Formats: sequence, C-alpha cells, structure tokens
Amino acid sequence: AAVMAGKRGALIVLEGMDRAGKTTQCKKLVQALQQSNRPADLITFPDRTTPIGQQISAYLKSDTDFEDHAVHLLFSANRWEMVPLMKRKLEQGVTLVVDRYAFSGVAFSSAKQGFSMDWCRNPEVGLPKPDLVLYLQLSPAEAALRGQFGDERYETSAFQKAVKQNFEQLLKDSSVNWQVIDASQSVEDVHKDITDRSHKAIIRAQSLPLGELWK
Ligand code: 2DT
Repeated sequence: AAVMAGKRGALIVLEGMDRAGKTTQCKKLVQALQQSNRPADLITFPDRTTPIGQQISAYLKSDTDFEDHAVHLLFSANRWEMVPLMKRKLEQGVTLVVDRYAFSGVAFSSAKQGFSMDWCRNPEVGLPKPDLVLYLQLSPAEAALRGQFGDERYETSAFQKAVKQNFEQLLKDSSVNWQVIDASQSVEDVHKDITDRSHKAIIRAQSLPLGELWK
C-alpha cells in the first residue's frame, strides 16, 4: 500500500545558560502544542536514561572521570543514539521540543583548555538540523537572582562565563535559525513568545525537508 506523504513535525531546540528557564519552558511548550492539537514530545540532552547517558550522568556528578575529548564524544554519541527515534517521530508528524542539543555540546566542551569550536562541532555534523533554535538570553546578574549554582561539574561562574561567550559566538552562525528570547520576562510572557515562534516554525517545516546540521 502506498504510504501517505504526511506533514512532518518540526525540530525545535531550546538553548541558553543555566537558570534561563529552558526546562520549564520546554515542558510548557509541549503542553501548549498538545492542547492545540499538535502532536509534540519532549527530548532532553543529555538523556541520562541510556547506558551512555548513565556514564555522562556519573561524570557530571563527579562520580567518575573521563578524558575531556572522550566525554565530548559521549555527549555526541548520546544524541546520535536518539537520531533513529527522532527521525521516526518527525516523519510521523510529531514536533520535537529539545532541551539542549549540539550547541550545548560545542559551547561547554570548547570552554575547556585546548578545545577549538571547530573540533567540537565535527562529531555533530549531520545530526537532524533544528528548524528553530530558541536562545533564552539572561544576564549573569539576573541568573544569580534566581538562585545559586548547583554542585554538578561545570557549575562555576568562571566556566559559565566561558560557555556564555561560546554561545554568543555560535549565535553568529547564519546556517542555523537562531531566535533570541528575552528570558528576563515573566514565565508566562516568555512562554507566549516561544509558543508564537514555534507555531510559525511548525507551519514552515511542513513544506521543507529536514536538514542536516553543519553539513
Ligand atoms: P542539565 O541536565 O542540567 O541540562 O545539565 N552538556 C550538555 C555538555 O557539556 N555537553 C552536551 O552536549 C550537553 C547536551 C551542560 C547538563 C550539563 O551538561 C552540559 C550542562
């Protein structure tokens, strides 16, 4: 039997610094899309549930150590292992809302000594390309008002400062559909902003093939 060419879902990524509200906003976006009868699922990276993700989680909690290049490749492998599922869902018309993606991978690893952005980007080349990447922008001062750092690896102000600079570099990449969101607004205002932009991205994605990141 012939397979109907249905409309694909959109790949929507939320990125930004710690405490910008990514996780809250991802959940609210998935709910809002589902309530307006658009199939949507949440995906989170790192996905700590897989064997690779468990290794990453242990690393982030400093229960284990990994060589810096090796852990970068683990984060990347944790995305690649989800690609078949992601493609299947998108083809079925499900919009995927993704909490962190390759951009966090590059921004965090290239904050380490001796890591170029170019090297960090390489294992991410060819991943499903997001139709929209929302960058939740919040100043370090405003982030500080929202609470202390946690105690996982990378949660120090010096490291976060380097990560922020790397995100700002990545934002200049015009091959990616970056849209900057003012995350200092109220949760509801940020949510409305994100939902409006996501609805537009979903309509646009229906008539475009899924791209390949950085390829
Ligand atoms: P959260 O679970 O609180 O988001 O913290 N990270 C994430 C990387 O270094 N590389 C990656 O590819 C990804 C997705 C960001 C996860 C921590 O792991 C960092 C914070």
